[in-house]
Amino acid sequence: MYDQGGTPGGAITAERLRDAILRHLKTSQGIDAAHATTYHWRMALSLSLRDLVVDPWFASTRATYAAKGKRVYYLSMEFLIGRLIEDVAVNLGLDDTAAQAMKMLGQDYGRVVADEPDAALGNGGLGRLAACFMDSLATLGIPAFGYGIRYEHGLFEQHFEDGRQVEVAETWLNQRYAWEFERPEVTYTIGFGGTLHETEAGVEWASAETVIASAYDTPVVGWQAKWANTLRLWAAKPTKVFDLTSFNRGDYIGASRPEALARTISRVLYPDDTTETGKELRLKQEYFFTAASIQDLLRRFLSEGYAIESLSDHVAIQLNDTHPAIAGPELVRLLVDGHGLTMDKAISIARNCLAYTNHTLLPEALERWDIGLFEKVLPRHLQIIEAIEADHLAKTASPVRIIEHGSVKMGELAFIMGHKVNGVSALHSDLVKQTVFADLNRDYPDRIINETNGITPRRWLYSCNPPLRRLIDDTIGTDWPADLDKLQGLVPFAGDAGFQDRFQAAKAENKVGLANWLASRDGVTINPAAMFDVQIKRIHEYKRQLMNILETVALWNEVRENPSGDWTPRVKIFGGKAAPGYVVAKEIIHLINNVARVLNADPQTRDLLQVVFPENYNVSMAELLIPASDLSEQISTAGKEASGTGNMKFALNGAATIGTLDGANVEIRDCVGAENFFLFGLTAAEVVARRAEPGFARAAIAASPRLSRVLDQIAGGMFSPGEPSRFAGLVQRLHDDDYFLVTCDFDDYYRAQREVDQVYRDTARWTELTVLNTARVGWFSSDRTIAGYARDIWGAKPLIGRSEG
Ligand code: 26V
Repeated sequence: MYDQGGTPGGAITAERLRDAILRHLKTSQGIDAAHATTYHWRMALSLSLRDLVVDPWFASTRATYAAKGKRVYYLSMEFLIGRLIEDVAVNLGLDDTAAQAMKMLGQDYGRVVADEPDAALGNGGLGRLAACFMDSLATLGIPAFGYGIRYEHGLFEQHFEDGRQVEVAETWLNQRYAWEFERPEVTYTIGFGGTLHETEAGVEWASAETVIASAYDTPVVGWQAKWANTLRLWAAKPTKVFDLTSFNRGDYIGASRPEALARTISRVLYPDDTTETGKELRLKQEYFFTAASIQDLLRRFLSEGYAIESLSDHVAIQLNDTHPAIAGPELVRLLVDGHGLTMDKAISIARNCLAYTNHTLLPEALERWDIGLFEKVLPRHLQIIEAIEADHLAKTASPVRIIEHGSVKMGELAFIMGHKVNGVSALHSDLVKQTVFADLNRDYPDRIINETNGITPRRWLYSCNPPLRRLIDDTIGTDWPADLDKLQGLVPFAGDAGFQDRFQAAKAENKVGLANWLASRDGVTINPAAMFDVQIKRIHEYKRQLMNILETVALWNEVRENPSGDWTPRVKIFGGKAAPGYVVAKEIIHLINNVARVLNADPQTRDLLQVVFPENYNVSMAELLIPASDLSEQISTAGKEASGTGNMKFALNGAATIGTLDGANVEIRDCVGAENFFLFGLTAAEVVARRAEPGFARAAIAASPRLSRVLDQIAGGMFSPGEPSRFAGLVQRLHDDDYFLVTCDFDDYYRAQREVDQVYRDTARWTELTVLNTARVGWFSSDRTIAGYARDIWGAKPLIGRSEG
């Protein structure tokens, strides 16, 4: 397929790449090498790499048209991409070449790579999953488009002021984005509001407001550049840029009003990953990108001359959560109002194209729109949803409605309009069947399936962990990045003393790297010889960072009582952002920072127990932290974390997990072996039962002197001496309303942590355990996940054979 024989990297020498960089410096940047800054070098390198993606990209597009098969459309409000230089260089087989070329130019490759701002177009797990999926779709050679929004501002930057989170707008597009191609010719008009008119031909929707969706394409190249797909992000632009009449009247602000209105739609990512529904702008964002995407894929389909009835033979649309669930009604609308199909036929065609992934069971995260708001913004879609509901009620004996209690329920809509609905781990998919969609599961018994999440091993091992990558290459060869089950070949080495030494050395090198980074960025000194115990993820009550910091204080108490005891030195590392409006999550951040201040100042204990919370956790920070971690904290209340994907990244990079039986932890433990996983806590069923016991939290606190003491210390102001009552409310809540059962799991968590201490001190046993984690989690490659979606949901075929690779 690619005519240079193998990867483009094969034909590209460091000298050629260097020349390309110099050419881009001159002709794309207009800057003399003598005056070029890191930014210029970074842009020139990125553009040179992007040039090399174009041929495989074109070839993939041609192959897709020739095959006349199915394309996959992955609709997602979020793509949490991070940086791309290394990603692209690695997939082109040019990672060493790029470093060499920069060296020839007298530039530090690491500094240039680090200059790239993270593309943070997502909140957390759901958005990062979409980015991993794009990598795997390209690696497997499945023809696919990712569709999303080109937010002008990604997820906010987090700063700490006196230990409190402060949010600052993120500005990645202040600089040109090197990877994208602007497509000013690819535009669609998107309407909102207005009125409906019954005509002979059907219903006509005259919208009150319109904006233009304008495409920006980023090529996504897969492993060894055998295939490349497109990530198409939509920017909102005004239909009418400027009202010259107003301007000439002297009304300068009024003149640019249409522009301001349109641009707000793609201005900023909603920084909330659970609540915050009911905002008109959010609904408009959802419809904006979904409608543009559906129009775009229909145009492509029709341009190939197919009959509309065959749509689902050529189109598979995956809804990443309910955010694009309006795709169902929008597609039906275009088929009925645009192509004259009957409602019945249109619903059935749309359903055959659509599938929906559920990512959360938290009731507050299930999208519902007030019917008045919905009708105001999308009047025609409300009618169509009524028709979809009627169709559903006519064909089943279902008690489930889409419109109920004055709101439009997007989960029910997505379920009814999808031919498949999937959860993201085995446990989660079971709970989807038993809880949120129990009734619909009875109505449509084969619809809910499981597709356990995965992660791309190219970013999350190959690029972020060079020391371990080299060791693996030396031990089992270099095929594993596209066939991660090959890591099983490491199992026989788990107890091998020589291999263990090298495995430990790789971990040690990463730990020193992290310590140096923390020292230079934050002026914080940590001891690389200590155990690095890491919890990085969004701050949420259900994820229980609070339990982690309570355990930290309990341990501190014990160390202080016996400072010369046989302790295992630890550095507790936290990272994560709280939604700006999530008051409790912000209190937890404040508490962690306040505890850190006191503990790190204690000369008796600080070499044994330290707490650090680097601000502004993001994808790039994860790439530094994960390879340097010894212990992975996956301690959510059982039944609440749909899957988790950080848990997979840690295990792959040779960290042990301390965790509950929640999400994909269950399957990770099955893979690595119960003896290689530090389990604690109530099961999902036990959680439900315990919560029903009156006074369960007070009982748990009363039964635990260790916990009681910690809570008294915090409530008494030990960590907030200037404001002793600062955390009294937080502690009170644990007594009265401990919905996430921090108090109930605390003692068992403490016990499991001491077991971790013990095993860690037996270096041979610890190393064996962590090697077996790396060796046995190959199944969690997102290549396996995507192969599952392709087989079970999309009926899409890879257009490249992996075997030749
Ligand atoms: C909801 C909302 C509500 C409105 C405001 C913006 C917004 C943004 C995102 C969400 C949904 C969040 C759901 C989510 O991220 N779930 C996570 O999905 C991961 C990938 O499947 C999974 O590993 C995590 O366990 C799950 O929490």
